Amino acid sequence: KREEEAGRLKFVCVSNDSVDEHMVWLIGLKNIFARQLPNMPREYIVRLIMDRNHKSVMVIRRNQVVGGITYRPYVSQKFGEIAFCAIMADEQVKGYGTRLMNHLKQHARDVDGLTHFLTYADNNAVGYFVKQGFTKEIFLDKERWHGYIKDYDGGILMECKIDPKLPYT
Ligand code: BCO
Repeated sequence: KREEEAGRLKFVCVSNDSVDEHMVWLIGLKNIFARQLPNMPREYIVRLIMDRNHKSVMVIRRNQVVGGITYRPYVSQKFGEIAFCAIMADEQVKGYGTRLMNHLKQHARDVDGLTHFLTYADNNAVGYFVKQGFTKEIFLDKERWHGYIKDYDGGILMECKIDPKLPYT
């Protein structure tokens, strides 16, 4: 508790489980996505964040959401699809996006058993994803992901392999 009061960061992974505190965080994250991803319809953001097949890894400071990543783990296929990723405007480029991605990788590997991530990156976010180890080349066998993730125009499909051993956090 004292750590958070001092402005320390907390990383959590939650989904829509009706726990009050989790719902408040998910709504905070929804508001960040709505502002930072203006091309995404608000109803679509709400639908995926609240969908029980999706999880959200969030960075929290003083009980306020600073940013997060919403993803869908396809456990049988051992990959996850990142749906949304954003940090609040005045907290960007401070390294939070990188730390968030590292927590996501660790959780996806150790809890969900995933080996890869796929995402349709916005053009202007490709640089961020490249720094997080994503490539525009897709190495994953197509039969592992085809038909699972939806086609989405305007984005660039990118892949990241999660290291099986590396301590990410
Ligand atoms: O490590 P370095 O210092 O060399 O580089 C930093 C940043 O300079 C760089 N970076 C950040 N945003 C970039 C970018 N490079 C190119 N283009 C960009 N747009 O990446 C390294 C890590 O920086 P960071 O850890 O401080 O990142 P930050 O700002 O905390 O979080 C990155 C974003 C992309 C999450 C954040 O800037 C943001 O919320 N941007 C607006 C929303 C957005 O574009 N989200 C991604 C859309 S794509 C999506 O959501 C998936 C599918 C729909």
